[in-house]
Amino acid sequence: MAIDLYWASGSPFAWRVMLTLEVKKLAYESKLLEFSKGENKTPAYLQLNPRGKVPSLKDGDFVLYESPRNHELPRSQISRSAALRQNA
Ligand SMILES: N[C@@H](CCC(=O)N[C@@H](CS)C(=O)NCC(=O)O)C(=O)O
Repeated sequence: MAIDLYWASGSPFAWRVMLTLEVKKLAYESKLLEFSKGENKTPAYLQLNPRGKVPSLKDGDFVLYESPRNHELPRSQISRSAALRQNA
């Protein structure tokens, strides 16, 4: 199971997380949301991120939605579990 990254075009906060994932070579699935369609305000998305913003990063039951925290990926639950899966 890969990390799911919810993002939207033109979001520098999302780019920051994408860059972090790419640099750390963590596999992820891109979930592109369209603001113009309100895809970041659906009940399903608000369950992931009550602020209705992007990015949100989901790894199993664990969700992280403040992009600065993603710089902590090496120490986070997310990267540990993702790295373990990649090395399995
Ligand atoms: N503090 C948040 C800010 C996220 C943020 O403001 N994202 C903007 C896009 S750059 C957003 O989702 N805007 C849509 C909205 O507020 O409806 C983070 O760093 O992740």
